Amino acid sequence: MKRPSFVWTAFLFLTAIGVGLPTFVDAQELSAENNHIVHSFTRTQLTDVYFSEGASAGDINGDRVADVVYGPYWFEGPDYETKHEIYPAMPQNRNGYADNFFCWVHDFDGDGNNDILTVGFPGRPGYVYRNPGPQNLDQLWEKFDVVDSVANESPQFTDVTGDGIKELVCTRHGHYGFATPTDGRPFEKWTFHEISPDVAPKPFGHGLGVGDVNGDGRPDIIARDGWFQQPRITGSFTRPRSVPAGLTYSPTMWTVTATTM
Ligand SMILES: [Ca+2]
Ligand SMILES: [Ca+2]
Ligand SMILES: [Ca+2]
Ligand SMILES: [Ca+2]
Repeated sequence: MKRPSFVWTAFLFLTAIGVGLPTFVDAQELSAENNHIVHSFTRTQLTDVYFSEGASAGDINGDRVADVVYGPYWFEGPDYETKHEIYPAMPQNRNGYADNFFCWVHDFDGDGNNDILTVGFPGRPGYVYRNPGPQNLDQLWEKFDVVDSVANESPQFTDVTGDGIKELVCTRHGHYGFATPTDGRPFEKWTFHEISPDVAPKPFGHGLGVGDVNGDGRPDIIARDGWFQQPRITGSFTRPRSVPAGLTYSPTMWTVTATTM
């Protein structure tokens, strides 16, 4: 792994402030059918302390205004000047990696208060922090270890199976796959669904995406050297090139396509 160059960008949150035309283009040149719009942004610095590799946004306090989550803090929108601790804040080594890589804002237990899913250094656990509710947001949030190991440097939190429920797409112990919360018990251990044999880099691995590669309406999972085609029956996926010799795929795994990326 190389040291990420985007650390400083994690400190910054961009806020749209208006709409305008570029000064170097005559407005008359913009036809109605093109109707291009140039959005202008200002940059607001949340902090000068390094806490996390990434940040996220969502309404934490239920006022319908997006807040920003950065490492151990969430910052109240719309001015992002007031911050609240989620877990004990510990500045990270700027010459190394943070213990928090990515986070996502989502109401896991459906109580109307958005919770936070975090993943850290590849191979470390995934955690859900339960929102204590709008009356208790000055206290630390309860923490739940929901996935024992989340690997790859580009995990995704999205609905890959198409049932309206988001999954954590990642690798775990060398297997590509996705972790799903247990129905009705989102703070207990999630189930990891392997879609490949033990072929993924451990624990790092670069490049992981989700998208409908073959246009059949079902999201596929894209790895650095191929893609896993989601079969008709959710739960079995397949893989394209670079299949290690001697490996066979169980019918429950996603299909390997012959397509070269
Ligand atoms: Ca808010
Ligand atoms: Ca919740
Ligand atoms: Ca799903
Ligand atoms: Ca597909």
